[in-house]
Amino acid sequence: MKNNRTFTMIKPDAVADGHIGAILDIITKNGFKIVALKYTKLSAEKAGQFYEVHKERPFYNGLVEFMSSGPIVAAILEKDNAIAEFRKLIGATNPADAAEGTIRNLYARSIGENAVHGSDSDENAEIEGNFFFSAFERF
Ligand code: RTP
Ligand code: MG
Repeated sequence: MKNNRTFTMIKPDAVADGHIGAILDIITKNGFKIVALKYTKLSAEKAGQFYEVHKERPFYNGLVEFMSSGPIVAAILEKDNAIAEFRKLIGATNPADAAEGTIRNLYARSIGENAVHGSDSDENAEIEGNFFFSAFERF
């Protein structure tokens, strides 16, 4: 994956709350091009693998349970400075701290159920994109 790409998921809370369309609309209106897109559901095993870096954190088991509790939307997005630009658009991890108009400010339920994921580095964006998408699923 090139350095102008990031990976995102619309998490089970935002899918269940009916926000897929609104969130994709914000993403595209803010200049992100959709490179890959998938509606799917993580098994607990897959969710555990995806969040393996947080394995020792106290919230890990709850995070894995939540992320496998319902369908998600996974996507690869492209824009200049994609990682930083996307994290700015989603807002702080805790919606109580998320700036006005950010996706988490608008749609997150709580710090644990916070509507969207955004990669934190170019390296992780590539790893996370490869976790969900083959070369034939990117355009
Ligand atoms: P993400 O990876 O999902 O984009 O979120 P992030 O970078 O803003 O936050 P990170 O520190 O990577 O944490 C990953 C996800 O774990 C859940 N979390 N729960 N209950 C808690 O205190 C807590 N802290 C983190 C959130 O779902 C967070 O997005
Ligand atoms: Mg993170």
